[in-house]
Amino acid sequence: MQGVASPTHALASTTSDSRLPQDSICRDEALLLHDRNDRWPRVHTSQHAWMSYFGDMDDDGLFDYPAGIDAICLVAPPNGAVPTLLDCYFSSDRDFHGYKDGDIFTLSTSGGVQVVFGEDELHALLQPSSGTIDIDALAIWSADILRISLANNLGGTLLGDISDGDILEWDTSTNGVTILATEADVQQWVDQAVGGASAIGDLKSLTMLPGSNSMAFTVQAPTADDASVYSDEAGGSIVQGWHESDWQFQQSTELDALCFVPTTFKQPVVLSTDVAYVQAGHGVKIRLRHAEPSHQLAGIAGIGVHLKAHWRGRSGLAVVDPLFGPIRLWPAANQENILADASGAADYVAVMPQLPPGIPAMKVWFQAMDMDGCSWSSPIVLRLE
Ligand SMILES: [Ca+2]
Ligand SMILES: [Ca+2]
Ligand SMILES: [Ca+2]
Ligand SMILES: [Ca+2]
Repeated sequence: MQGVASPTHALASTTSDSRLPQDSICRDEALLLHDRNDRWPRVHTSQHAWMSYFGDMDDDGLFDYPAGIDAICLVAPPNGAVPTLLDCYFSSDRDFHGYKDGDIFTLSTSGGVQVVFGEDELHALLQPSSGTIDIDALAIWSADILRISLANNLGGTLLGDISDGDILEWDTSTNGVTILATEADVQQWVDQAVGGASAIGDLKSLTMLPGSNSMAFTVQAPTADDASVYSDEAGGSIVQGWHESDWQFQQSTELDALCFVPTTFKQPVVLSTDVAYVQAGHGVKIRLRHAEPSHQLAGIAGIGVHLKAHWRGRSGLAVVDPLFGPIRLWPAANQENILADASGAADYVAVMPQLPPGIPAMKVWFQAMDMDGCSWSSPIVLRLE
């Protein structure tokens, strides 16, 4: 690194399901947060959290989540606000519910997703004669200019053949696309970083090094370094503190999405349950983890969803819509306080209400707050039957 402090916080996603020291499941659609001041990287957005954000997109009674996440970037929020997931762009591994793996989408504040830039737009700009478009790496250069990489080689585009290891620059204001760096350039940076390497295979994630004009990225191979973060600084280097071993994966995997984020983007408490359906009037155990040890936790449950960035910050979003009632606070008035244990975990048994007459099922969103740290957890949603 030359004169730029090494970044401390990143959001990432893995290519395959893996495990972290504090997360027995880290799925390929999960987002994990690596805060180098924390002892472990942790799951930040679980499958459960995605289901809460998406809801039941196709009304089949099952909550939905993205078909893998293979690209993420953070757009600066307006007016210098603390960034949240609402300021992130994503791409998925595969098509899902009418959305394409080459689409760039954001979370919709009313549930589901919104396409910001569609695969069809990029297809029209490139007009490939062979290969299908799947964006697998995404970074923001400036407000209108995206840097992307594709998951597959394309033949005969208006720019000629495009390789999955190339980095493209897409000016969305003028609809100009250029090849910014070729796979051979990326290969050279990796060769220099690790002293000669086998073929990198594919460029799988891309982000900008904060405070510099340099790019940071991950590649498919070599296996010992496919979760290491490289940069094009000084002709190619591994970013200090971001070697594969720093992620502490308990099961070998690659990083297929990476985005350095500001230090204000912090780890939320994460909620989970073992069940997807709950019977009205019955109790359900909610697990809370990644809290600060011995902090007091409390929460809100409601039947409406509205995503809103919240001044209480961290990367927390307010998810339960307080204007769409009824809402309940937890723990209930006659229950004990919920305190996180030494590992930052706690359990809470939520007793579900009865369904109103004539209503066969209802969705209930749960969200906790760290009362001492004043930060929203990631949410879960359950179907009450
Ligand atoms: Ca992934
Ligand atoms: Ca569904
Ligand atoms: Ca994709
Ligand atoms: Ca690629």
